[in-house]
Amino acid sequence: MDSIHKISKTIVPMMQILLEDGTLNGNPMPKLGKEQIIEIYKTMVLCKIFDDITVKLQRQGRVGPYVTIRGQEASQVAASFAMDDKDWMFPSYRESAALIARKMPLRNLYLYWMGDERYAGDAANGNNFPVAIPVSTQIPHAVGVAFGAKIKGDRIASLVFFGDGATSRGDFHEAMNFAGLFKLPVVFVCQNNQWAISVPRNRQTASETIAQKAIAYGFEGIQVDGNDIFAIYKVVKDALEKAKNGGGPTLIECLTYRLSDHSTADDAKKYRSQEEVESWKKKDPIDRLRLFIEKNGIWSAKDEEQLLSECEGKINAAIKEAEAFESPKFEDLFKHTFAEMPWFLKEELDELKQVYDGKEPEMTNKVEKIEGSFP
Ligand SMILES: Cc1ncc(C[n+]2csc(CCOP(=O)(O)OP(=O)(O)O)c2C)c(N)n1
Ligand SMILES: [Mg+2]
Repeated sequence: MDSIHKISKTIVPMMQILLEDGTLNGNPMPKLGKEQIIEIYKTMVLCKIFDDITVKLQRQGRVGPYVTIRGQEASQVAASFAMDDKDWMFPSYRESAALIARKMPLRNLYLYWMGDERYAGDAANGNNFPVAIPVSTQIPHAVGVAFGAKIKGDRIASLVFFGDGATSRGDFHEAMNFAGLFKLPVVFVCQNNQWAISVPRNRQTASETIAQKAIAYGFEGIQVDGNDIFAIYKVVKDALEKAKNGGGPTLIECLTYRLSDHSTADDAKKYRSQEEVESWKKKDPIDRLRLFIEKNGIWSAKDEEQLLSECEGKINAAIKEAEAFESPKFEDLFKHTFAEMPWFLKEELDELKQVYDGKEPEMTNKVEKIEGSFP
């Protein structure tokens, strides 16, 4: 018992390169040119502004419930920059920043948060799966695509994002087991943002780290400072290369923090302390990179000013486009599940049509029909 405990204390490495004060700690830097670093910074700022504006739009009733990204920009943006366009990304509801970094048109992203899913799987979104709302369900999907790529001999990998809470679900363990056994080209990126709504990380698992769970499934697990773009880029790039060279999967645990509420339907002040939030604000991934680029003379206050107005311009244009877009028809609610519409959906559709025609719907109550005739 004792030896197992000792192993778990030291078994997974932890990678960090960029410190909170914007200096480097001496670990080897990834291959990233000046332009790419600036591009990552600009994308993170775009994501931050997208987040601020979208929360306000929700409060005004112009978008539906929205899931925040503040604090997690580095984990999502740097990991996305490490991917090739041909690789497949599997997002949860938290991954708007990854979708922006992977060039999903902002208009499509706004349509999604406005409740219109028609463009969620659009080819223009790139090789990004539609957002998964049920926790952890996207993990086996990513493994399935990796399995397909391996069978076909395609040199691509899949990368799946999920939270610390998702690691308590069966999907996660089934997917990890299958990926390890078949040595599939998949990179598991757990954004451990310390909370699953109101459940803290220490109530999620007795394991000392999430990364070490990979060991049980026969592959490598690594922790990374999830607010440090250089460490994330390096670790994800290496894992993708390994996957494409037949080396199998990797589990990466990004140690980060959700600075905002879980979503626009949450109030995090009810369950966590302001001191904790303040301590993580000091590790802010965007402030940290800005210090680095300023110290290195590749960014100025004027550049920042220009960037902020460019980002606001892009976002406002996308909102305008999405709001002007023709709304989906209510009939669309009933499509895409069954090849042939079953009787009970036809009845509901008829009732809804009556509502839209301003009539009091003639409600049918045919519960007895359900027995024996459910498709
Ligand atoms: C299968 C399922 N169960 C419960 C929920 C409700 N729910 C939404 S988010 C969430 C917490 C997930 O936490 P975590 O995996 O850490 O991701 P985070 O939201 O922190 O990014 C829960 C329980 C859900 N969406 N799906
Ligand atoms: Mg979480």
